[in-house]
Amino acid sequence: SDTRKRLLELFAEANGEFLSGQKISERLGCSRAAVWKHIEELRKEGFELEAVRRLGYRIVSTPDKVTANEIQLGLKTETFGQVIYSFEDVDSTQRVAAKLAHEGAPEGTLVVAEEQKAGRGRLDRKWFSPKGTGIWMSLILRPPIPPQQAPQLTLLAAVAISQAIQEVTGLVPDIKWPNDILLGGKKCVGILTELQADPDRVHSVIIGIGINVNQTSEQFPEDIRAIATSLAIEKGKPIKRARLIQDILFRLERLYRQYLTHGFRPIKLLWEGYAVSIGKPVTARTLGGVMRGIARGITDDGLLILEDEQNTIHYIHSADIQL
Ligand code: BTX
Repeated sequence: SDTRKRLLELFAEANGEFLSGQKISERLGCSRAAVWKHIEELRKEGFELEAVRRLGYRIVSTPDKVTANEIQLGLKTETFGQVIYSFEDVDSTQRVAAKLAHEGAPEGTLVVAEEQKAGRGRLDRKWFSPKGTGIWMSLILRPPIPPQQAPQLTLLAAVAISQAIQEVTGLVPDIKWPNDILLGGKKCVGILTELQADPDRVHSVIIGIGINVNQTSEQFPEDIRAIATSLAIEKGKPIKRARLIQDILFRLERLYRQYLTHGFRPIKLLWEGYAVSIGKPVTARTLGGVMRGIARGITDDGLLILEDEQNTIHYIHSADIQL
């Protein structure tokens, strides 16, 4: 609720210090009894709150949950994640977000779930999204761009996520065009960009982000164990998912604004800083067939530039890349 959100904001401002019940009730404009009820609800969600007579309440620890409360406590964005729909489980956050977008949800609306029963990758592939250990979320954007530029947003998201992973874990990820983020050569993040558009105008872009955060390697199904990893495996300790989501939203919003004012160029430079495949021989599997060559970079539209053995340059919209 709105009161809860404001209560969490107050705690965020207090920065771990005590807030008196009196002050809280004044600031929220509700009774002391109502304050107490809200505190009890937070406790049920896994927040650890200390209550001391005459001093009031303070937050000792926050749970590793991806509820709206958890994400919004300390969130430093203006629009991204200011509206959040969080679920214990859904089929796919992409489907929920697409429906909300269709119904007019504002830019920055976030859908997030503890678990996806039918998480999707590209080309109807499955995305393994087990309960409580990963980040499975979809962000609604409404960029004033033509549809053919939408793939740029996948690259923009990859940069924001890589920066956030670096900030929160200290690990430096690699980006593999177009949508994989790797640690130690293994995939820890997948990004799926879907749009609702007319030929000349985008209605909405849904950025789907899947991050393996706290899985152990035994927790991956056998068929992806060799190619997948989690942040906790690489870091050697668990990571608070809500904290990472906050950092991703913050960086996404900042890069997105930069993109809308200055175009794709600055994003492209950042992207190239993380890219692994550039200058190297790669195999590209497209719907039209398999192509081998050297990855020469990306275009200003975000297409992959591939130079084959005959030195012919190909521009690739969509493919799976093997290094
Ligand atoms: P992709 O098509 O590039 O990758 C899918 C492939 O990755 C699968 O075929 C499998 O081999 C492998 N894979 C599946 N699950 C995992 C995993 N957890 N970790 C590593 N590798 C895996 C990538 O598609 C885009 C994924 C987007 C997922 C987000 S989650 C929130 C949103 N909702 C939703 O349904 N999808 C997006």
